[in-house]
Amino acid sequence: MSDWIGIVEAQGAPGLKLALFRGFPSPWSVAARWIFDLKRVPYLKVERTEADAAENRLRQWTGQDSLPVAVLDDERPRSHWSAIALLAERLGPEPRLIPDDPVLRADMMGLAHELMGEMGLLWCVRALALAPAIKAQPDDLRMQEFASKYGMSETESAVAPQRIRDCLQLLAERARGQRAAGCQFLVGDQMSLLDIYWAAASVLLQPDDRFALPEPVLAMVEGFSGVAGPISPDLVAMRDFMFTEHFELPLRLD
Ligand SMILES: N[C@@H](CCC(=O)N[C@@H](CS)C(=O)NCC(=O)O)C(=O)O
Repeated sequence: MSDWIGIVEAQGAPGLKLALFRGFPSPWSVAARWIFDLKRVPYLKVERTEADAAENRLRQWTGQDSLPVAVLDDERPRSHWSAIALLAERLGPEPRLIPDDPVLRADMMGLAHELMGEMGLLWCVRALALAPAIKAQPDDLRMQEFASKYGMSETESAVAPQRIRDCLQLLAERARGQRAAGCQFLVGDQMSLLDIYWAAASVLLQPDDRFALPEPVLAMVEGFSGVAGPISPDLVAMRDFMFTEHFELPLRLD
């Protein structure tokens, strides 16, 4: 039996509810799940069912339309990656994933924004990868809805390819320096959110047979990795380390 619940059931349930993108390795959802799992914070897994989508229930429940979202009891919903991470840090202090040191924290959160944030690496890759399909299907309501949530203006599209190269170079240089100093983590000398976000992002950017993605999912993922281009060996080694140490393979999308 499935352990996913829909939004109606989630709204009536106490505790922590985590609404996730089910069936596709969306890095925001994959990372949110890994973060709570690493911290051993229990949650109810929530999917947006067809009926939820038809009734616009995610918006009614959380005031916005994107996934993932974390909702604890009757607290405000957290839908931004950093708000979800801060809630996780509060509920499960160990392992600590946000450095106490303000300089390291600013460094880590800044790089995480370059990776996960609006106009960051994943944002630009996604928009460029989906642009042809969005253009080709002007009557497809789902595609148009996606475009309104995650699309880009013409000016933003024009800078997106350079943004992707810049972000990859920034992360690759960091990875090279850290590994040369004998460290497998992107910031400081301990695992942080950024290592988790990078491992989750790498599923789209550098797919691997070990992830055992189902065929239609893999075809989409290859669209993303094609837009991103080559990933530095240091970055690949760092995500391999994260998978060896912390995350189960094949990837769980369900
Ligand atoms: N609000 C999120 C953005 C997350 C995001 O971009 N989620 C996308 C990844 S493709 C998603 O799951 N979209 C599914 C949907 O919106 O239906 C954040 O700032 O962290």
